[in-house]
Amino acid sequence: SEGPTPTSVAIVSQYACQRRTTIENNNSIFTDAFEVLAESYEFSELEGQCLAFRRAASVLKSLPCEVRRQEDIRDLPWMGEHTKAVMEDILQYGHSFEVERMLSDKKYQTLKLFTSVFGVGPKTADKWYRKGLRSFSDVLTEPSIHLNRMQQMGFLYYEDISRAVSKAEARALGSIIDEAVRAITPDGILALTGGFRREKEFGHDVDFIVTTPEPGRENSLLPDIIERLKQEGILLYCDYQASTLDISKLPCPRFEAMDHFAKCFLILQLEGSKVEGGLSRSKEGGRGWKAVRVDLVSPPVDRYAFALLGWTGSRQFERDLRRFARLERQMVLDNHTLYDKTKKEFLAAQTEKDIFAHLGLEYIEPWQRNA
Ligand code: TTP
Ligand code: MN
Ligand code: MN
Ligand code: MN
Repeated sequence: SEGPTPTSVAIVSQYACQRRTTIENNNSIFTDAFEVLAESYEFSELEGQCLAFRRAASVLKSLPCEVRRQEDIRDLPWMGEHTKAVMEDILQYGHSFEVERMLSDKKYQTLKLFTSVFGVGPKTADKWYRKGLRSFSDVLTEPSIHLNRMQQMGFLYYEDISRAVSKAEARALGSIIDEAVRAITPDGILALTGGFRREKEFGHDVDFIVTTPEPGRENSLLPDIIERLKQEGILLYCDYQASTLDISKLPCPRFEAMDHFAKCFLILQLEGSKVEGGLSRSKEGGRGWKAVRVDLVSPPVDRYAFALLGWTGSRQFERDLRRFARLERQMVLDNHTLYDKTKKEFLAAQTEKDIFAHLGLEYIEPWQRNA
């Protein structure tokens, strides 16, 4: 493999799982610009170009200092012609013309607005755009549109759930879920995962893993928790998906965005969390609660480490873990298992450290996975 070259002391790996990326981003001026273009390519379903900008952004996020000159990026991986051109504009003029143009593009703006609603993905947003709809009121008054329940809730609680969740709010929700788990089973295991486990200051939701040491018991855990939250009167919305896990069918032949664990996507009513600016609202003015998105996933205990690693993110970190496993180790990693194709065997793991060790990777702490 590559050793140090005369021009670069520290080699930056092409894999995010071999980089340490904290929430401190010294290059947000570039990565914010890349994210706009990545998103626009996502809307156009140009996955390759989207990924190119996300990979480049991820590399820049891992750098210990700000890029000041074009030559600073000479030895970095994933710096293609297009990304370099955007960076050159930013270095020279302080902004990218292409990004500015995109930000004022009506189609981009509309798709961005529509996909900010819980339950509305790029496909639905594009369908609405092609119908000529440009605003929420256009959508809500269009007779030919049928909103599913998730989208209805997305609009109903839009003001709350489009606002970032704070660390304090995440902590408060942790106590609520913990209390529910404790009341159901004293040996329940609850762990914070997602962005807040990576020590992000804000999130779009709060993610938790819950399980129990008793095999099979995890299947009734989420329904029991949901029932308790309902009885407490704080369950505003629940999309529960039972487990579809079939151990005999692992590893999955190709990677799937969704894993097979039991999970639920919730909206909870968080008391005592005064919405900023809430007092100026005409209808709910001054109400002392906020609607917050919460995800719960419930793997069997022997899958816990894989589920925790898979749900901690970031998405870019996860992508590169799987890509590293496949290309560098001939292994298949997903949220359920690690399979060694050479030895033709599954590699068991109690902890995330076990999985990194199986992959021959240095352990990366959750707060260093903000790739
Ligand atoms: P998110 O909650 O979407 O993202 P995040 O917590 O990193 O950031 P945010 O502040 O915006 O909430 O997803 C968390 C991780 O869970 C992410 O790495 C993807 C993973 N995930 C799965 O592996 N399977 C699933 O079915 C879902 C919904 C998420
Ligand atoms: Mn999250
Ligand atoms: Mn599958
Ligand atoms: Mn989530």
